[in-house]
Amino acid sequence: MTNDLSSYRQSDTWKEILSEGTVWQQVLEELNRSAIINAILAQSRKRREWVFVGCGTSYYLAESAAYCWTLLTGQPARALPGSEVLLFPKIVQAEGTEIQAVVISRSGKTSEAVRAAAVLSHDLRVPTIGITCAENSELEKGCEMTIVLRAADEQSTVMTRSFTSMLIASQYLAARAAENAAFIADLRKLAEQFTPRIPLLGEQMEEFVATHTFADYVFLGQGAFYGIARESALKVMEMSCSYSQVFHTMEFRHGPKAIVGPETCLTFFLSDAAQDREAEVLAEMKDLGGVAIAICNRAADKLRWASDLLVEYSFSGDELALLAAFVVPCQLFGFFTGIKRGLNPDHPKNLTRVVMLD
Ligand code: F1P
Repeated sequence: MTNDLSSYRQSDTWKEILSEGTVWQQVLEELNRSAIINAILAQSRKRREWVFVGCGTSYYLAESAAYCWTLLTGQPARALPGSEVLLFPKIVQAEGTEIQAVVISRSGKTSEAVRAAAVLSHDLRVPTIGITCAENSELEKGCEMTIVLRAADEQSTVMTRSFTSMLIASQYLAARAAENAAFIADLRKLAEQFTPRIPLLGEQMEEFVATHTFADYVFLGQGAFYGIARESALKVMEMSCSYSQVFHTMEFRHGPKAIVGPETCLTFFLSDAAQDREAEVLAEMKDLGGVAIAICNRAADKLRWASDLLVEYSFSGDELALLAAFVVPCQLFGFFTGIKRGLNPDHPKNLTRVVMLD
């Protein structure tokens, strides 16, 4: 692929981003027919605390999945990078508790993820579920049960549809555990409604990148959107080698805002529930000269006027079902920024598709 904007349509990364809504529909249909979901629900019914584990993008997925698990089921849940389980297994606090572990890995090969599953299952005696996009993986061999999302696997190094699809799968499992059929219907509605929106988002982000140049990037979110902010920052870093930082939105006032200036791009992930407070931070950063992207479900007028770029979904269902869609504009942001900088998102600098340790 040459690096000019006109030929990007040949790239695997572009095709995989473009396929997200369609793949989400396929994944939901497969999950609905899957016997493994029923087996997981039966085996984990008595578990009282959930620990989601992953590396890189899959760790940020674990963060969002843990937040969704608690909001949907009422059970406590937390996220850990695979390395923490390996280096400090006592952090899991498994003795005498009813913990259920979920290890997430697109490849099912990442050494830290596979080894963390072994520590959880064998050393800590914590039942472990796997979520992956790869068939017959080491992860699947090391977990009691594994959800395999074949339709979401990717050729590219950078994770895009695998992230959103495995997030949706974790939300589906939580909704089934909570017997919340309405939420599952909302996931299906989102997948259908979002599919035609992706090309339009691509045009919007391509135009924004073509007309703006930034020195650094900040991503801000609260609650379940914080994991989305973390993943969004990673997309821009991986695909464009840009300097990105992530904070809880209201935390940004407590010092980090010192960096804000005309070359700072701040992306806000605004929730329906706390938009007033989150939009106040956006307005303040605009007053400091920053450029603001707002990604939300419904924009209040003051947010609409203050944003330099607004992505508004106007989704009628549970805003948590919209979570996967919030990351797609930033997958596109990283993609077009990388191309503008003469990079090839299919072959990101310094990265390999899987991190294998000796
Ligand atoms: C995890 C990961 C990716 C990263 C790169 C290297 O992969 O760290 O997040 O973008 O591809 O691997 P996995 O465990 O989900 O396969």
